[in-house]
Amino acid sequence: MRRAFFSLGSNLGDRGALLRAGVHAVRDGDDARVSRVYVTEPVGGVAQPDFWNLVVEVATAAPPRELLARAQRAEAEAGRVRDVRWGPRTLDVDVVWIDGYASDDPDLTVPHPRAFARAFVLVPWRELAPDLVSDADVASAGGAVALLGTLDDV
Ligand code: A4P
Ligand code: MG
Repeated sequence: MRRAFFSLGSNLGDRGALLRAGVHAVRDGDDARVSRVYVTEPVGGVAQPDFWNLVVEVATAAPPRELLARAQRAEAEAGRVRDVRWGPRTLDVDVVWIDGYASDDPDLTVPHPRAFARAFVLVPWRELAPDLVSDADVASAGGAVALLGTLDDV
């Protein structure tokens, strides 16, 4: 068993319901811990609504490809249509980190190459994994992040 971390973001539709369904999909029966939810400034070129973001930790024996498949299944179940890169989406799910695993395959790059530049990933991730994300990492990342609450309450 090892830890894996997923970043989930939504800025279209019922963001709370979409995030709850996304957490269920990426767990796929594994034990999980879920960060609080943050309202985050969109990172990327286009004007769009604020995102709600969180991070999920799973304790899993699943291989990395299966974790990617969970992320893609979660997006598909949310009805995500891929159009504008970095544009609005019902649900974006990225595999951020897998303990003891690194890959630069374009289909599965882990650690996620942009995670450490993004406060919307680091702030919720640090709640769950202060051994992996430092205050200095958070301080050097970009994008405004405001606490919204726990997933059960949003
Ligand atoms: N891929 C490679 N590595 C991974 C990985 N570690 N996890 C491949 C997930 N997928 C990975 O992704 C394109 C390809 O990346 C897939 O084929 C997969 O095999 P995508 O999800 O189809 O495309 P995308 O999400 O539009 O683009 P990209 O580059 O993944 O964007 P990001 O980096 O995910 O950014 N601002 C705020 N505030 N909050 C957000 O959540 N999200 C984004 C999306 C932009 N701005 C945001 C937020
Ligand atoms: Mg993505």
